[in-house]
Amino acid sequence: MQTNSETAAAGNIPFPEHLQNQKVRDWIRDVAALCKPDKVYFCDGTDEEYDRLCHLMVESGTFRRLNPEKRPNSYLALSDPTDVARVEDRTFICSLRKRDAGPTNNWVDPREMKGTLNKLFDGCMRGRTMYVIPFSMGPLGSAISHIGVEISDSPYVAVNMRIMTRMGKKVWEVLGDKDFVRCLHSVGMPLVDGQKDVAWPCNKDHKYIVHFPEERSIWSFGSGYGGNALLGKKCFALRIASTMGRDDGWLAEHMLILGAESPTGEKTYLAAAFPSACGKTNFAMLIPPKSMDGWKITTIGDDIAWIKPGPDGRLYAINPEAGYFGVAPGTSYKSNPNAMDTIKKNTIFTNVALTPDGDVWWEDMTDTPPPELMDWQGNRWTPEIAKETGRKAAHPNARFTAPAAQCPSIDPKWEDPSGVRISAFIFGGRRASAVPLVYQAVNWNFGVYMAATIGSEMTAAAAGNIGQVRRDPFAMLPFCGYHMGDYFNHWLQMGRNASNPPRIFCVNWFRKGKDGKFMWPGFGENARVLKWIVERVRGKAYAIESPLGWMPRYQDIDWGGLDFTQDQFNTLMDLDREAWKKEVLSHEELFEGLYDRLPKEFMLMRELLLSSLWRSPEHWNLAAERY
Ligand code: TSX
Ligand code: MN
Repeated sequence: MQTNSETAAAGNIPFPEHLQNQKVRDWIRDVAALCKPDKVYFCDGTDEEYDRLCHLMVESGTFRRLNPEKRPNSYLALSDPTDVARVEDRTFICSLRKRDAGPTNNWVDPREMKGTLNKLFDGCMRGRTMYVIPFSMGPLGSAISHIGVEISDSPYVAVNMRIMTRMGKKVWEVLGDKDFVRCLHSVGMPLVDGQKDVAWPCNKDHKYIVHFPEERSIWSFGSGYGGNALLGKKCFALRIASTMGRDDGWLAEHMLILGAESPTGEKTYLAAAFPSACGKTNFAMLIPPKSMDGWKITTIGDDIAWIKPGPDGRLYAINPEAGYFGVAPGTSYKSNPNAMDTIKKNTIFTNVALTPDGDVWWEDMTDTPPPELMDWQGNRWTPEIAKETGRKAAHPNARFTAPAAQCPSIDPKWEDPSGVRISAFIFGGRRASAVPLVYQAVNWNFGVYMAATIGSEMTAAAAGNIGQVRRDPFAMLPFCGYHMGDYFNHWLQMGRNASNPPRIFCVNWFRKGKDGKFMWPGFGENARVLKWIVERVRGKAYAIESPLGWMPRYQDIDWGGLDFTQDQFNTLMDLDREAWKKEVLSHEELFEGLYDRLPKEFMLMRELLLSSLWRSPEHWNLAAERY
């Protein structure tokens, strides 16, 4: 052991021949010298390697192989119960200047943080293998793609990265001698003096998810879970990429991308941002109701979009990921049949429950739970125990990792290196009151304002009242690698530069009636809203003007096969002026903290919104006779 460790640390590293990039070699040598692993292993991305690493983890107890008759080539991992989600309070943006991180990010001086991290990483991989994981975010060789290298002491990370990114030795060729994003990860639990490993190593005392935006690097210590450890996703594709986009004139967004195909075969691509728990993955894979004859939705991505101006000045998007790291609980054949079919095989499940016959289960996967399970903490679970103790079979943040190519609704262009032309952006939140089903911003700048003020209210609010709204501008609050005020300005600038920029829409699937029930059926029925949006973009659908923007009339929506009355629609679309005055005034709260870098346009738009809300109710009240 000691000999191995010293060998790796001394710089005797088995570089593959096709890795000639000197910057990569130097960095790997430096990291090995710091972390002092037993071994250095270069991932090649082959199936054989994937199987070997999974087998290794079955042997070590990290993985349990699921019943191949039920879930071919699939595994279950149960994490340490303290390592189950992203750790926002341990996430840092260490820009050179504090003001560039902005008030919504944690900041520490990068020199001080490097000092802290160097101490933590010193010897942190003792007794472990250091995996070198080359990956491309986006199709290999696409002009929109970028390359990263993750160094990690977790084989769980290596196999998840294989699904979530284009990972393997081909990346070295594409990289050539260009630059790359340095992603360093350790579970922070060295094995010394013959210490035995555990199924889910992590560090309970020290966790750091640290971004150095100027040098485009990420250091992650102490967690093996999801966004903390799979550094291509939130850390690179959102936080680092958003700063790259700010500097180079493009957008890295927390958005799904979908295609909508009309019965005549016209294809329209849209990107949509929602805060967490709004059903983004469900929306990305939505199946229109049968009565909407001939309309089809196809999936490009469910979480992240990289959007760049094309040669024609219009905006083109790729999904930088190659898989779905989706929340399992709530996913069912009712809520998302395409996701259920995607995860039939070749899938890694984390923190879900295990059935006696070696399959998986989670809350709301089926109407009735199996009579007996092993829960996500390895304990016996029955519906009776759940009723008594409230214990969940699966952790609420349990995940599946599955290849995007397995999704039945995957779009034929999902790997097109040029991306797909985006015609509309959709923003939504979870709003029980005040916010209508759908409205279209009158122009780009108003759309940016609306996106900046979206949020979710999780507590029940009486109709007409605004509950506690948690603002999550562009659904990017936890994922923007720089000052949110600069981010808004960047969006305004993208609109100035784009030719014929996408139209911007807001939606709300979650409005509740006086009875406290959801007023809109949601799920597949959302395709009716999508159809109106697509037809608006193509200049084919009617709309009336409202203080918030353009809104459909009852007769502008396709109601075929759905029993939804004009009265119901009017209530769902109602614009309560008093509630909206409060709403717009409450935007101040969000803007206050960002004030010194907030676009001047925002204050003007806020005033315009308020003044249009002050007009006489007869003139604007949408529930009144108005058509
Ligand atoms: O994902 C959701 N979508 C988007 C689907 C394309 N969910 C689940 C949110 C949690 C992740 C929704 N929940 C949606 C929705 O449009 N709407 C609702 C609210 C709702 C829940 C249940 C019913 C109706 C609306 N109806 C019945 O249960 C019968
Ligand atoms: Mn996300």
